[in-house]
Amino acid sequence: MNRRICRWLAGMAAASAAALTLTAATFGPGAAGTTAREPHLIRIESFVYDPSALTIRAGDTVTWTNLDIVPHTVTAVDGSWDSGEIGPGESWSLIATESIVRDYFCVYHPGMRARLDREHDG
Ligand SMILES: [Cu+2]
Repeated sequence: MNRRICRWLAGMAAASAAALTLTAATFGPGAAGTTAREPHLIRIESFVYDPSALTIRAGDTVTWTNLDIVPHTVTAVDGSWDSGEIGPGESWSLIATESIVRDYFCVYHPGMRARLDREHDG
């Protein structure tokens, strides 16, 4: 009996997670009143971060994927966070904090620059 209840609870948790994902997908980033944390994807391609400016909220996950044939990095201008080397085809993720520094660049190609803008929770 206990085992059965355990399974039921696990099922409920999975259903809740699915509902949360669906909510995020339905309302999209920045919708008023949403508290779901948004995943963001940034492509690194042809020595450019795309998008080069992205609005995020604390708790959001940002993932960079390197589509070039050379390595890049995603490094805060003040060095407070740094991906290290992201090889061709690799990805790196960051969970945004309240104090995230918005400008970042690639240490191998300092001309590559982009920024994260913080949206303030209302
Ligand atoms: Cu680079």
